[in-house]
Amino acid sequence: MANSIPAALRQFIAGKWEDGDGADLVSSNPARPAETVAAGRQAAPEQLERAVEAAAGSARAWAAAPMHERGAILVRAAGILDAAADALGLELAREEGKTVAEGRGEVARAAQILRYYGNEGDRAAGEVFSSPRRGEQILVVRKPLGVIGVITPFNFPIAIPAWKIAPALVYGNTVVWKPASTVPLLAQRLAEALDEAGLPKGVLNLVAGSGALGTALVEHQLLDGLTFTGSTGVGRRLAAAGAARGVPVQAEMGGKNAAVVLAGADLDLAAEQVLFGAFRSTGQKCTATSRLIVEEPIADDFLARLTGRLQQWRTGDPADPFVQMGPLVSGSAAEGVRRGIDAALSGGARLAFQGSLPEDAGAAFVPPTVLELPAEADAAESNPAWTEELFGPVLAVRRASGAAQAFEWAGQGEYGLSAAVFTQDITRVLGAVDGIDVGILHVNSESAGADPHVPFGGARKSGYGPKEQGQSAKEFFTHTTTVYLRGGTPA
Ligand code: UN1
Repeated sequence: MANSIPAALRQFIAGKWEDGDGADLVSSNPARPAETVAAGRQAAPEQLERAVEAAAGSARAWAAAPMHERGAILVRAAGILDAAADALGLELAREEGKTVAEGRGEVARAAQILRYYGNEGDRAAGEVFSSPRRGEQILVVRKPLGVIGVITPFNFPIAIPAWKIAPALVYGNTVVWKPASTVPLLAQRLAEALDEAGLPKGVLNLVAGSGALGTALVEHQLLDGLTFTGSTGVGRRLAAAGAARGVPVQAEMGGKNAAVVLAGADLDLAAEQVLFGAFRSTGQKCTATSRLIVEEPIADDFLARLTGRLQQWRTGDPADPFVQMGPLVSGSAAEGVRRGIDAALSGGARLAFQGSLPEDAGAAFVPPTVLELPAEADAAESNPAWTEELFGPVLAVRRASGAAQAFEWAGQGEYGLSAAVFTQDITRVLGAVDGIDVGILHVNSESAGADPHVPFGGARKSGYGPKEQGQSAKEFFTHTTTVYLRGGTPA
């Protein structure tokens, strides 16, 4: 991609686009660090203050609008994103580093999410119970929480914001949104689409900048709820800050997701899916496959198929349509992954495969890497490639003696987000459903991926608070009022 003129970054506060008053904010292309994708300035504390006040000031009128009216705006925004998907997909690839095909797919996914929640008015909005008393019914109606703080990560710069902001808005909340500082341009594009679609002023406010803004947001007196996706460390800190103030928090955090490949599985399908799960988006998904557990008798065959496919993958500039894997989001993210690989090797892992990088690859690139862990359980289970979420293109492999051992290993550690099981044996599938404690289980498909109408989130330490999406989103973004409804004495 030729150097194009950097886009101007703005803040969106009380329905107006304005320049930030804080420090410089620069979004650069991780594949070509000298190339500035967008530039402007961060929001200053005073701008965050006005953003929260605008959200609080518009909350009553927005909550009073019919859900169909709120939803119609989301559906219009979906159309705007769909129409711009090619251009936005390319901007996403340049800003975040995933391939242009994945970038375009993510924009289309954001549109799909907006459309799903946009139609929420056509679905059940509450519940009706019968009453033990004559002449009475009991209604359970849903009401918005109020002002929601939305803090989003870099790895899905438009889809994750959409799946938090769309339900927050359709259920009648107003929003102050702080996106990751590495991807401010795609955040701005989503806010622009919602603005153009006719969102009333103050209902969505965008403040871009460093993590300090997020901390100030969660500590704000006018905040009524917080939804976060990102690292486990930050998520726990925000959850504690919310709890201290009695504010509900939904935090979607880390994962250390396993793919289990059992004897008798369709090995070509499994190799394709494990490759997608581990290396698409350069492994930067909370749902990415970072552990591979393969049954011993098929292990050599399976690893040969997997690495054979990986040989065909090209790593390079994600804007190039012939590239399958781009850089990490930044040089410092890549440095962390390289350190993780070194630590894994020092801990006894063996380099089973490492892809090549183009000659001009900058500091943000790490090749796809497959590490085989030592056979001794203690050495394997203390290896950082087994225990830590490296958030990069690194797959740690172990050989299991059978399905029971494989399922046990898949559940090791504190995370429990997703897992994938590859088998044609229904008994093994049912064993996995019972035996692997995760929020999302894929049978014969990769560990990543999520549909908007079903719950998304992890078991154990991967998540905090209600899950996202579908009915779960309604549970987080609303509270209930139980109405005992009786008429007068019939004439
Ligand atoms: C997906 O698997 O397609 O941060 C979505 C993340 C998750 C979203 C994963 N919250 O990677």
